[in-house]
Amino acid sequence: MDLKVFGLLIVLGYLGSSVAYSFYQKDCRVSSFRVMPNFDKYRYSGTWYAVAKKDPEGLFLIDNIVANFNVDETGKMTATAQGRVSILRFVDVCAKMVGIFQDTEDPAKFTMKYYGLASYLEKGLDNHWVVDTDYDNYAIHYSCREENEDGTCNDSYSFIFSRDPNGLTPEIQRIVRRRQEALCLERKYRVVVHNGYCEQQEQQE
Ligand code: DAO
Repeated sequence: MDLKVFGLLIVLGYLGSSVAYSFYQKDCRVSSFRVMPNFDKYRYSGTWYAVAKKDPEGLFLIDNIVANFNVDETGKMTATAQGRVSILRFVDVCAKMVGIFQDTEDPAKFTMKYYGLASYLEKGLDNHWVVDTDYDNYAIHYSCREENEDGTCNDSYSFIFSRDPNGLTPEIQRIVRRRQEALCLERKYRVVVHNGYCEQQEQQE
């Protein structure tokens, strides 16, 4: 065989295998994750019920998680959230949390300062990325707290939000599953129950 043809075959083989590799190999680096294009925080505002959650290390919000997002006249986004948390492993309370968001260059990526209305609740600074939403039915949130050296995430959490506390339609669940896979978090989520825990606590106060 002609040496040039042989060389060409080797190059084509190499290109073919790297295209196939990049096609089949999922990219789990946080920097490669796509977020919502042209995200509109005004349409995102309002009440969202967490219907599923991928927990971070040291789980905090357990269930009955409801978040209310608001954008003020200066464009600043804030949120209040509540959910059942376990304090010292044996006392449950309904935690009331506040999140204050800082815009970044990407309209779907925020940094979020958060704290609890009670001093014993968690506080911190996390990323808050909106991976996907149709604004009226579902939203997929993602936060990576710590990256590995290879750029994959070592400690992440993610909420699947629904406008309807009763959950998402089968069609939207399929969209959500695809996004969870793209975040390399397939089968990592648990269902978030809404059983009126926080409302009962308020009545007792
Ligand atoms: O629940 O395990 C966890 C971590 C979540 C901590 C962040 C709570 C702050 C809530 C404010 C806005 C909500 C999305």
